[in-house]
Amino acid sequence: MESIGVLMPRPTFPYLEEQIDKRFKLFRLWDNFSYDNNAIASSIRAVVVNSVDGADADLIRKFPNLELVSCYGVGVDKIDTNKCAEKRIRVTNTPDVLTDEAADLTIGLILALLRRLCACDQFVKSGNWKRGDFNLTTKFSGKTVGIVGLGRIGKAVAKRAEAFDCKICYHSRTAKPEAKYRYYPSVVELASNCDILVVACSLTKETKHIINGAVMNALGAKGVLINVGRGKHVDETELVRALVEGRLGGAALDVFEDEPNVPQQLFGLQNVVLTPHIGSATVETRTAMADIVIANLEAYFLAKPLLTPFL
Ligand code: 8YV
Repeated sequence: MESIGVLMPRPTFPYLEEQIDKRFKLFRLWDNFSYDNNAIASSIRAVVVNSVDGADADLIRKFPNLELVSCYGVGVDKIDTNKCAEKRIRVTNTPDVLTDEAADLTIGLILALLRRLCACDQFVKSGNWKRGDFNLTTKFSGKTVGIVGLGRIGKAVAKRAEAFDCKICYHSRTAKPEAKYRYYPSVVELASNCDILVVACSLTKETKHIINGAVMNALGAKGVLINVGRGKHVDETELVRALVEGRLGGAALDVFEDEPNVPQQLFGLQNVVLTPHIGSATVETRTAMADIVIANLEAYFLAKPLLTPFL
């Protein structure tokens, strides 16, 4: 397998790079790689991409012998899967291993937002505590959590929120008969009936801007939005407007429409918590994700079944 060309478009996690390098002929796009070198381009049989950059039709077209796109992440919305299907290129991703991490972060964001943990930390560190107590904050336990997308991550969030005695309701394309939670056929209805709206669905044509101005208004000045899905799930311009005008109670966001660019208007708002797309970003989870990427590459080139095929 040492002669099989595998391309990584950008540095991700050194462990992943090392493990690929040990087994395959790794080409690093950031390391003097030129698409114009036909011999090299023809030797590439797999690319390993992350969910944020993905692999568009342009990238795919550059490698005439590409057979596998392996995504180091669960979200494949940035991979042109139609192009892959047309060219019979297999696609793998890393579901399951990051579910706990994304759900843990969701609860962390809810608590950080409602209990204002980041501001509290600053309050103590700046010495302001000596001048008086911190303002009262908002309770999480017992609130109603509405989840958009009751897939793996949505269910893991629900399970955790249940431990906080929260009432759970959800919206997804269709009701899930096995779910014991209340289903709302529209996101506006869900938002009208919950305190905390969590976006945990995958990004598709149908779910782009699923959180629009009407949803924000339905959630209202006492409601908060948590986004651990994709930036494009939320109409960011509308979100900034709703927060600035006080029509929405707050937001905790791990993902943004144009990462790493985040609307500056959000920086000064007290009712906003921002994290830099860290849903899966722990050593443990990123290692597990890397191991799946490697296992899929090995399986593919040994003609064994893929572990986590997307396509
Ligand atoms: C990562 C993700 O940010 O799994 C996903 O869909 O967005 C993340 O886990 C990314 O793919 C790792 O760089």
